[in-house]
Amino acid sequence: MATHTPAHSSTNAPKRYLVTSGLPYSNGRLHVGHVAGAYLPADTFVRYLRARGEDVRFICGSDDNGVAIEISAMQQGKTPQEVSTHFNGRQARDFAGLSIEFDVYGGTHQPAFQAIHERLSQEFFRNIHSKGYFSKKKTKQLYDPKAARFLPDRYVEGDCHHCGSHTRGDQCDNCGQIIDPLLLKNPISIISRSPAEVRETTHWYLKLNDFEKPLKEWLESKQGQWRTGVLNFALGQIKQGLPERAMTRDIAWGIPVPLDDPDAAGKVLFVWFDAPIGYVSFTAKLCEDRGEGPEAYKKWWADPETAIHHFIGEDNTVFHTLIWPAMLMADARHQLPTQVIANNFLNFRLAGSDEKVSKSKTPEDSPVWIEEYLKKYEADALRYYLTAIAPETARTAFDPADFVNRVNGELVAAFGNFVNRALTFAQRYFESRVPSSAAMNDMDRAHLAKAAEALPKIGALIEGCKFRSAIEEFMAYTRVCNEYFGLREPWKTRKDDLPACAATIATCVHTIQWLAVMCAPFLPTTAKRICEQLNIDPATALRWGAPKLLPEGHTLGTPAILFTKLEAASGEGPKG
Ligand code: B3M
Ligand code: ZN
Repeated sequence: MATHTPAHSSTNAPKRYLVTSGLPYSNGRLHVGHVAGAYLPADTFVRYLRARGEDVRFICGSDDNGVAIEISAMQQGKTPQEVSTHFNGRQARDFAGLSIEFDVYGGTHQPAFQAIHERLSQEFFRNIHSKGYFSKKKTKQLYDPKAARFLPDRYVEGDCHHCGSHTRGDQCDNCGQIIDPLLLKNPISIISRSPAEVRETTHWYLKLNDFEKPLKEWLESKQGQWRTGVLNFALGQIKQGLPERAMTRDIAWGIPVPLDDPDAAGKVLFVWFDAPIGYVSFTAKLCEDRGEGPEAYKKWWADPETAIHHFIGEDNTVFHTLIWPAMLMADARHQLPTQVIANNFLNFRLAGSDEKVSKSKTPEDSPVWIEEYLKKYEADALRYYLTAIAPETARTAFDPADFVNRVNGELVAAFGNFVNRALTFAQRYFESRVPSSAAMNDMDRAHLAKAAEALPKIGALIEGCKFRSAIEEFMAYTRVCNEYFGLREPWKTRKDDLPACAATIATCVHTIQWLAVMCAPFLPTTAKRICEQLNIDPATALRWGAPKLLPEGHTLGTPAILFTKLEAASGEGPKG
């Protein structure tokens, strides 16, 4: 058995849980890497907590501000608002299609959220400013005189100051090194295509070095609770020293810098300043929408009895373990996160090599794009596969052939097969009723006892955010179920020992009740379908814990195949 660390020890169990998933930029389609990183594990965690009867809010929405959205809009000849609203809707549909169910799906610049988000973000900024944690500094930056605006790194091109080849202004595609835009040779603006010039500008920098000590102490207090990779990374950054970071930008799309200072005119907050505040503002909007009043969100953010869990992708670690906590410390009105769960990247294996999923390189109709996937396959199959290969401690890859193999070999052949064999047997030979368990023997009892052992193990693994081990434990139990069925040979006892046959099938039905409970956080649709086939109410039957075993004579529903067997070729790359 893998060791595990519960989110909280039983002595200081939190009163409620606030769970967030990183806010996706609203300028593109979602792919399996996004889902495996910040969304599916969070949804599984939330479903588990809800099944246990905990008070939970699950918060997400789109990250709409900043340069990335502005550039996409410019490229498409649209406004940033149009682009972000368009993708906010598409991404929300992707999540719904995968049964990833947030309590609120907001957006930092979506009409219904913009006002509250702007107000809270500006409040944070002003408060941190009034406490003296910003330093105002003049710097040099590239400027486009024709477009009359400063140019963020990604708005410039020029010749690399490391290798000389033509490159974007943030990172060189040829030599891979970070570009200092001020050192670029022959810089041009991608807005007007005219030469860029150097001008002075003013920005507000968060004094991260003021927080090195408290951040270090706080992170060290998480030793043994957080994933070691995440902690080591954050502590390593502190060791190197945390440089001040500009929290304002010279772009038009975003939240105005709320200072009475002529130097602040025309500037907006850095997108990474306002994005994590989105977690707070979306919670506030949710509370308001539920009629709980404008202050109710503080119960979720300022009460130490709330546990706050942030699920993110690996590239967001710096912001969630250092910068956001430093902002929270500076602002001093809210709780620090209880847990930051970062997952590594999930690549895409195509023709034997692992690639990052990318707009330009990955085929448009590949099932790694969630919209494409949902046209062909069932949500639970992807939920299963992405949990089974979850990049929890290292990068992994979505391999279309492996996807088909694991769905067929595990979901279809082990889990689905057992449930279907047993329920079909009950339908055929016991008039679709739960047979008598009067003749249960030690083997039957031992088999049921194994379910009672597996469930808390799975629960503890989920609490410790070890989703991959949790689903392995579940799958191992489904294999034991198949073995049990094979050893008890009900097709034989049906002819020569009917009471034993009845007890076997009753045991199987009871086992299937346990399986439904165990799989529900991972495979919610499947769990509901099992409830239908057992003719029981999912609202009560799927509570985490020992199910109330169905009595003899209970009428079952109609058995049906749980998982579709996949064609070996159908998961292949471009034109499979
Ligand atoms: N939008 C980065 C990303 O999508 C960013 C996350 C914000 S979480 C507050 O990778
Ligand atoms: Zn270069």
